[in-house]
Amino acid sequence: MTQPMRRIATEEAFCLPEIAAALKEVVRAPTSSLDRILCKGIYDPHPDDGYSKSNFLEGLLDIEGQRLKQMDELGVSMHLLSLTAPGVQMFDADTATELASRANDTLAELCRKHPTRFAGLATMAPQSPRRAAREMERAIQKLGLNGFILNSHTNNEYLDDPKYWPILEAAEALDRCLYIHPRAPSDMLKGPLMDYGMDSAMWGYGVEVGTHVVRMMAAGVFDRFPKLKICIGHMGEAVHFWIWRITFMHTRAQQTGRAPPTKLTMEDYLKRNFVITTSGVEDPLALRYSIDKLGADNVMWAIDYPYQPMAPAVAFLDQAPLSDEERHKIYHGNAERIFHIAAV
Ligand code: 1WB
Ligand code: MN
Repeated sequence: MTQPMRRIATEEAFCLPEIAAALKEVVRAPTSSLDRILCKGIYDPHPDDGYSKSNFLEGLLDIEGQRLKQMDELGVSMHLLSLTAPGVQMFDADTATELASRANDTLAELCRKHPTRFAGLATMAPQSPRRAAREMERAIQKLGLNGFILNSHTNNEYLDDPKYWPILEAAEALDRCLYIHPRAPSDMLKGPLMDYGMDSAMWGYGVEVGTHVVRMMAAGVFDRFPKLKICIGHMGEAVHFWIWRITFMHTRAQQTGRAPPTKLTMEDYLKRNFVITTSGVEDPLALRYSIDKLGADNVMWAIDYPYQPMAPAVAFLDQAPLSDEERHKIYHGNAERIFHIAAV
């Protein structure tokens, strides 16, 4: 008898009531952050706006109820859980540090209780980089979590800034992948993204994370941390679709002195230091290109629950025209290796 496919979904969001309450407070206070639009919709919705009907908050807070039931019904073996965007990155440093550690404790408890159904990416507060690095150590060594998640910029700053390098150093030293999930674009990028729903998943998210990782590569971050593994979701946030031009023009920018020298090309960094997930993109052509460009070992399946419904994400990868070997790698083998999830 053939075994059922193990399906590990690798970018599955949750929230805690106390973090939802803190986000509600943040969006009621004055802030220039573009995240306010979406966070207000989810955490402080007005009864007649669209978000009150979306049930995202319910889906984020429910872990062992409807979520698990749906996973059972659809044959989703495991959710690799992560605290939803913008994580703790809109709070002051002390609040963020405290809430990150509480989120990690809760996540570890859920993973211990359901070891074959949930794994978890630890969160941290980049506002306080050295405390973040200590929390990262605790999350792996004491809590047994599987990797890390960070939601792009912090106070409009990016990880090429050396002040954040304790976080990169810790991820590399602990040999755990750092997932860079989007949040709404920084204040410098936000202007033309404020209308038409362009702030978040439609466009802003990809622009934000794409900008972030190109900055990191061009700054030479991966010469300093050659073993660092970064995961980007949403089918690689399109970076690998542009990589030929990014590489060509980066070399030119180096020749004209606009970019510092690097040991490798941008395409080399992308292939050596990055993996991607399919979260929120159910397009077989984009999947085919991703596998051919990055290799079947570097692409993982993700749903993006609760922002994306589970059933079509399962149907997408069940039906995508892949070889058996590719399907196994993308559904579970790569996640087991990259996120240190025990094989069954
Ligand atoms: C949405 C998508 C909202 C994502 C999110 O809030 C996140 C949305 C944090 O579709 O509105 C996501 O991760 O793709
Ligand atoms: Mn997502």
